[in-house]
Amino acid sequence: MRNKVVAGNWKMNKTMAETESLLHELSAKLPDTSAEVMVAPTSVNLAAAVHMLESSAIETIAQNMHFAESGAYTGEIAADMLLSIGVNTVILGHSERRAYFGETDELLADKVKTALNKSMRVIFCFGEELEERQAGSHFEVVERQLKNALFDLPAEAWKQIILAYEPVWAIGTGETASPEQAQEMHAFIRETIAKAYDATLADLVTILYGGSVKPGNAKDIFSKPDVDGGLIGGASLVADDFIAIIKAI
Ligand code: G2H
Repeated sequence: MRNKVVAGNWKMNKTMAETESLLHELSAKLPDTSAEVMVAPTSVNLAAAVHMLESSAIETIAQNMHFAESGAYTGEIAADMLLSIGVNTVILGHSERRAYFGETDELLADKVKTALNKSMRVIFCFGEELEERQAGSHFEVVERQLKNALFDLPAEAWKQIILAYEPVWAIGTGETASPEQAQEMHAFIRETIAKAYDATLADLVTILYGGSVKPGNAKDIFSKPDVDGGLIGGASLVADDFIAIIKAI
């Protein structure tokens, strides 16, 4: 039985006061759910969020981290810094990091290894761009992204990996992959992992869908057999929307 996860990626949104208010509302309204619920506020507010969620079932996770242990990397955040404030899960490879900050598969492979060596969990994001989907190369692109960043890992390490398929053309655009498109890709991802490792491991990996998930489409997307939850951007910034999405799982 795979873990279900609903994670809110707040991106570069919410001041301290806004973070406090949203977390307060989410904690108060959190429904009973078998899914793991996570939120990723800006790094500035992570420590405060951990503190505020101390007695809540919601886990605070990070949006990014550096591959190095420590050192002269101005503006960056190390795994040990996250761990020292009680953050044990990190999102890596988000398409915005790839597009705006030049993160490559090779760099992400290093970041993933660092996180796993530190016993952290990783939500690893990947997905094709619009031109790649239009050209029919989306399966090939996704396979390459997974292979380059993850397929060197020992089978054991996959216990710490959650995948998030996020087609770039559906991110923040209001356009969502149809439930069928999501299912088709998630099944392909599982097959690809089964080929690289084995079917048992592939069957146990939690694969989230991300890209304009909203209260109105979450149920249909989550109903697909290979979709184990969602990585939610815009809709995670509004408590009632995020709660409705959690209820849809
Ligand atoms: C994809 C997603 C969250 P949104 O980036 O990771 O954002 O739901 O706003 O498309």
